[in-house]
Amino acid sequence: MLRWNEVSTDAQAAALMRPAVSASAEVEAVCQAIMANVKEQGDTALLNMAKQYDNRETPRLLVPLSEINDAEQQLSCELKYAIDTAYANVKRFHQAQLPKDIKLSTQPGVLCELKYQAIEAVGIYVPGGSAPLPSSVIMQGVLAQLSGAKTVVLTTPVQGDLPINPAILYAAKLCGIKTIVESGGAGAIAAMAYGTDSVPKVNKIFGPGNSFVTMAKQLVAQTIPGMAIDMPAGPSEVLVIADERANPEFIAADLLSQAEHGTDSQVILLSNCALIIAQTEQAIERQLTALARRDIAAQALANSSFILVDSIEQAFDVSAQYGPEHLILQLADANPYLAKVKNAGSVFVGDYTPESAGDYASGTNHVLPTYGYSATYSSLNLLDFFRTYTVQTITENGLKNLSKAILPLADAEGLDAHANAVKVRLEAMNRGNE
Ligand code: HSO
Ligand code: ZN
Repeated sequence: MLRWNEVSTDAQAAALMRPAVSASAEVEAVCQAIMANVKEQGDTALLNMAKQYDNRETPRLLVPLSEINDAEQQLSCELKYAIDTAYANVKRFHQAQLPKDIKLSTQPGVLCELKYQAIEAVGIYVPGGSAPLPSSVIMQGVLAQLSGAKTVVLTTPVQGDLPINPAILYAAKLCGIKTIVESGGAGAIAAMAYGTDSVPKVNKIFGPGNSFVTMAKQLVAQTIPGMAIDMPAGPSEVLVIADERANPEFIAADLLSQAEHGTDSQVILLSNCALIIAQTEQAIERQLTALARRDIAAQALANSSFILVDSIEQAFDVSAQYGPEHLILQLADANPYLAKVKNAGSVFVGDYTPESAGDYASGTNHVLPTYGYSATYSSLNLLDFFRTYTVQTITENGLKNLSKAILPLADAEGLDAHANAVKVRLEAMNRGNE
């Protein structure tokens, strides 16, 4: 336990330091080679990589539609209900985010419009790794579906010669996704960026992934004109602010639920009560032993901090300094503090709001900025699947009036041709009036 007020600012910064993201020069070189290979050899490269990296003896790329449609038969009633409920809640919350065009006159005869247009082709990456994540299909697929994107491609790695997870297929089916590609890593990102015989080329790539996926996304966004990605992704993290009456079992469970994601996950507890921190540490010890992924969680806990603050107000300042992906408030009454929340990806309010609710089913999105990017990036939302553009329509009289703003500015900038584009029209109007 670290007493915030009793240590130097360097020690405070060290307590909030994130685990280093893996060596990027090496990762970049591997990604460049993979991308060049996919660009040259398309599907053949993807099939070879599935053998090499995913241990597939007889790899295939596209999942047949019949398999997508039939997947639900393999799910238990409970899992199907869970996916249906998560889908419905996420859809309800994101449907409310559908944007409305704006159309207004800034001055008489000058009409300006802001229009929203769905990005035509989007790619969704669903990590394979140690846990298949049907929830990540929902969190991205629902938004693609609501946006009305014409092309939606989902790529995910499949390990060995096991069939692709039916929960992923069923979640994709609910989201109306018909193109599912059994391919992962930087190769899958390159395939969606360049297009291959089997994989349609997309305009924007979404989804979390390991350091290779993240690097490949950054590289394609830099090198292919017009290509976009959702947000920089780093290891996931949670910060809990708890007061003296919080339940240490709840706090421990929340910290562990994030710690089990990966050895590089980070969890932080801030409390104004030393006893709560001590009891939480004991509860973690106890709960950890029962977890299947206890080794992963234990390593993540090594990157983590338990901090005693002077007051709950101070906890909010420390949280703002850290900028957590998830912020959990286990406070008697969090409401007065909500206005103090700064730089958090998603906030969980009250003792009965665990992070798992947002990870799976409450309706909010679990794709969130990490690594301090929550100071500037937003949680994934429907607008990420749209682009806006503007339209202006000006009448003769409108231009006459507006010329008083345009001409002196063009003159001040020394751009005669800009001024001329207005003057020739004013002259034409004058001639017409003679
Ligand atoms: N907590 C993860 C999302 C997730 N959790 C998916 C379970 N499945 C994002 O940081
Ligand atoms: Zn999670």
